Amino acid sequence: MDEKNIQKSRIIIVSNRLPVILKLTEDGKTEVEKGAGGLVTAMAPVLKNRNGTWIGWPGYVQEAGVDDYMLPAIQTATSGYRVKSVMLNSDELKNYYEGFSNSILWPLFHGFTDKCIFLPEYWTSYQDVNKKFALTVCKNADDPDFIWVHDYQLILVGAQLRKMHKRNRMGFFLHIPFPPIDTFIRCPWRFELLLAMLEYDIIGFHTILSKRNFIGCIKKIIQDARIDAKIAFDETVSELKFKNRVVRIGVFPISIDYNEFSLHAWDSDVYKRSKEIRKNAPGTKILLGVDRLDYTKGIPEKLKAFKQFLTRFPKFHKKIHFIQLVVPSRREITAYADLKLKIEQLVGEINGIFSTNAWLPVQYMFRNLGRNELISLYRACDIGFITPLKDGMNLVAKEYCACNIDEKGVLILSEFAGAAQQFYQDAILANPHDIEGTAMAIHRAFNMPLEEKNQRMRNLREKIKNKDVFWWVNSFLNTAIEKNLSNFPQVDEYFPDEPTANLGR
Ligand code: ADQ
Repeated sequence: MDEKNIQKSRIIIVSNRLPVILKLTEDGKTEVEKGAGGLVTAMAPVLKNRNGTWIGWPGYVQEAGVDDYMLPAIQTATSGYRVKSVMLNSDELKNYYEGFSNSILWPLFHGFTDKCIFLPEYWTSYQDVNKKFALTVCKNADDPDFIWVHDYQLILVGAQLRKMHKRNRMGFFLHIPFPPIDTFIRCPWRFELLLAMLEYDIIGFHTILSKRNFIGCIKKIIQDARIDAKIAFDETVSELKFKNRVVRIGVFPISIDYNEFSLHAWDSDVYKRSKEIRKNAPGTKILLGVDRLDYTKGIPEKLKAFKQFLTRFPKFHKKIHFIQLVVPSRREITAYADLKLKIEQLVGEINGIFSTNAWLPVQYMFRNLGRNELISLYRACDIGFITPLKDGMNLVAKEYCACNIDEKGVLILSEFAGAAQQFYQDAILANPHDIEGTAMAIHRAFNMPLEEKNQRMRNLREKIKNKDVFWWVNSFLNTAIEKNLSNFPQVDEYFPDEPTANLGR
């Protein structure tokens, strides 16, 4: 770790959203609260120590006529570091955000090519808005500052900054998976996107698979265009030589603030609330799913697997209660509204077939929950049921384990979540497309002996504790700044090729 270098330069974080939550009060006013996610928790001390700046969209459209007090209120909510807002209008929101970001890159990178809408106007707006972000960065960055751009909405920011002659060290972290070549190649702007990524000095992914997919695309798409791209170095942090520049490509699995979650789970209020939740489901084991409303999260498939479990094993009727919490998200996009209906229909179908006067098989909640309530749920449940069809990492899986302080819970985890590459030995892995197999995973979790549950949960918690979100920030920044990569430990052993050693059957 090169602490001296890290301390020297200022840091600029660029993300689509600023780390604030806007809330509508009862009298119709908007209030600003500090964001609570892992990224904010991890970045806040780094930004404070290094006189940093966070640049992003504050979450409301320019023409909404929101009171003037909003921008100062945002700065107050994020005290300790500077924030700079990039304002978007409703056209930009439609074409850049809902369009290129969420109707092209999000489905494409998760392998849902049938959901991609490749409209040229989306691409134009994406370029314009990325340029807009870059201009704000340009105005606020001095030469030695390290610029760290986050996620798929802002891939072009680095390239735009280079066009503005910024020579700062720049990093990019992709929070979603990077797809294989046969998927990525469908994108009409594949070449431009890849070239733009190569303008960063360091690119981070959650998993080895994403990194390999990216390198595979570079080899095929960039080399075909006769640009010298060469793979050097080890598997976890590779160096790619391109136009006399070196681009570092690394694997940095994001995590959570383990201590925060695990300490919160010890809270007496959380304990009381988790007892109440258990009391509402007497004599049953609780299966818990927590997902944002998104077709990548595999919620209908999960409900079908639960239905199959109840159909196959009538002896478990009245002995299991499935709580599925869904967080509202992106409802203005048709695919999401359709998904909500599908989920509600399946919940109704399962409860219609199996419920009795005394037993409701599925409890479905569609809302945001406060931190206390979410942690109480994590603490109360016996089995964490997290089976996305594709997920960059999945932080819910990590939060569930961190809150499982009595170490009696079981984690059922999709093979297709990035987290599976870390947890394949101790979670019960499931293929969410295999409804029968996933039903058997529930059966296995339900019947797992206490000693085995203890051992597995202890191992899972240990891994999360050792590589928490602070580890993630430090390893990305250190790799970005380190001159000689041979100083770095080899971490390949944590990311084996095939996380299938322990399937759910
Ligand atoms: P997401 O797709 O949003 O993130 P995830 O990593 O699971 O997925 O994070 C969801 C967050 O929302 C968790 O922190 C969770 O606590 C919170 N949450 C869920 N349900 C909630 C509820 N009902 N009320 C309140 N909060 C709730 C993207 C990628 C992931 C990647 C992360 C971070 O898609 O793969 O892990 O970024 O890189």
